[in-house]
Amino acid sequence: MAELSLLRDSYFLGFDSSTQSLKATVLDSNLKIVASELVHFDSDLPHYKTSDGVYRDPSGSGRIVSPTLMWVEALDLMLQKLSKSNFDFAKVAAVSGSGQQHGSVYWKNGSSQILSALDPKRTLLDQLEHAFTIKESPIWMDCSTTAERRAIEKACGGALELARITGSRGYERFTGPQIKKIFDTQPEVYDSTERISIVSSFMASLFVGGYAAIDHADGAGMNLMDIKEKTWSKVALEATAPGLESKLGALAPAYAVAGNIASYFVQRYHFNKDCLVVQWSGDNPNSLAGLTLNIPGDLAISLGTSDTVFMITENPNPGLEGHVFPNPVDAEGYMVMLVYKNGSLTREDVRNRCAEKSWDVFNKFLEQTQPLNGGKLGFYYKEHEIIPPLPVGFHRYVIENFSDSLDGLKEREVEEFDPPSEVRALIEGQFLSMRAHAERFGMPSPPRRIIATGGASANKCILSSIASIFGCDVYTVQRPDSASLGAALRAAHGLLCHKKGSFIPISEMYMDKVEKTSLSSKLAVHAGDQELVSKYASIMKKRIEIENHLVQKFGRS
Ligand code: ADP
Ligand code: XUL
Repeated sequence: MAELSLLRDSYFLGFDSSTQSLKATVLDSNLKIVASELVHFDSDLPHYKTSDGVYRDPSGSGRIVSPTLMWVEALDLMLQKLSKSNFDFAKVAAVSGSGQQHGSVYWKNGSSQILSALDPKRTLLDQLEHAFTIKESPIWMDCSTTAERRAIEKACGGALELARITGSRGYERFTGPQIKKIFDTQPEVYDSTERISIVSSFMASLFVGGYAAIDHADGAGMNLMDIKEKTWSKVALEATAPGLESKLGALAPAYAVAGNIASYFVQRYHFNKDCLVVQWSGDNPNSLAGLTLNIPGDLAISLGTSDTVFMITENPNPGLEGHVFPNPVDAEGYMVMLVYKNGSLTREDVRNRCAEKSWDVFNKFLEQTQPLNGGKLGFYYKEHEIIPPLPVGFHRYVIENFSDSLDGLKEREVEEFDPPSEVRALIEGQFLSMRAHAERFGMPSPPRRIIATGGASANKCILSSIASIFGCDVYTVQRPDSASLGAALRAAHGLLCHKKGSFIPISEMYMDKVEKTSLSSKLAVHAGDQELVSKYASIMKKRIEIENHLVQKFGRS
């Protein structure tokens, strides 16, 4: 804060362009939240007719996209909302943001001219209507690119080698396989695309009025960047599409300045002309910043549309499961992460079917049922899952003669559970899977502590199950949107690095005063009792056995 006191009276504006909404958080120079706002895609922009912010292909191809222009119009609406609330844009010293990771935007030849000459009398939507070659951006939920993902892995020397280079084996939702699909199936569209942005760099481009670079942390979610060199990987580029490097543009550190805010925003909303736009990054990297995750044994669990679990590391060892990204607030460090597609929307599905569409009833069922669920185990995949790689489907089992010891016991598949057991089977299943895979991935067991964030971290009953299953204290931050908060913090960080002319550790900004800021976390639930934690460990083994059988039977490689 010593550093930030130089910027007294300044605001730092952070956005989060996520799957279901665009959020904004504003921090002052004491790192206190002074404003926040939300645009919910389905309800605030109903004319796009999205469901959960997306379009799902009903044919079952796995294609999942969002209308690019909806993200543009959401920004118009967000700025109008802030304006109507008399927000003083002139005080904003720096802006940054988060994007849902992996999603991509395709700018038509000539669009950079439109971007650089935005007319402040007109909306962004009005001016960018014809700026894209592809109107529906593929997003992280898409799993329609298995052929392309395999071809890229093969051309790069196999899945493990691709992981070694880019931090992740090939994944359908990653931007490289998505670009390859467009090149392979619509080469003329690829040719008429002058720039490919990812969601984060796309939104940053609107703010600077020109194409913004892709930052190193979010760039690692493309299967295209060499994570050690932090440059585009030649072999991955060649495996994906010809002439790709020039369409991707440069890479930049997350703490770099993307440019001054475009005059459009100065004239239309009265931003200060010296306001800087700091590189945007992925929502997960920004959450890591917003949660001030800086101790190796701490684990963050984000319960948004996707569920993610991540931590920092100095020495990453990328393998066939999980992802390695550069740490957005540590020039040398990395973050490691596991991602589940069946997060909040699958919990909502069970809530709607079994708990009268109410979180209160859902929680009552969690409280009514016993931990370990009397040996009832469920696997709920409303979307194709990433971990394990299983298609859509629900699988339920009951362990026969269930008792404390599971040795030698057999499970039996069943059609359904009573509603309270279904709710518990879902929640225990999600977090047993997370614990098992996190341990396998080398995450600490038990973690020193867990910091929970994302929409569902507001639910204390869910946090209680996490504490019992992982066997550690669970903390929460003041607001569940750590991605836009982290973006606001990074806006301040980027500005300070810029003023100093070199990278400064982010901890220097808050020193030992975190608890006085809106970044402070507090204990939400104590660790579960250790006997229960070890019982969960044995049921977790059983669960992995069943999971392995399911993968053998239905899984994809
Ligand atoms: P994203 O940033 O990916 O769009 P959010 O982090 O905003 O998602 O989380 C939105 C989700 O939060 C909703 O889909 C909803 O299911 C979940 N959520 C909100 N409140 C609760 C609650 N009390 N219990 C469980 N889940 C909740
Ligand atoms: C991360 C991922 C999701 C999206 C959701 O790899 O696919 O967490 O970032 O916004």
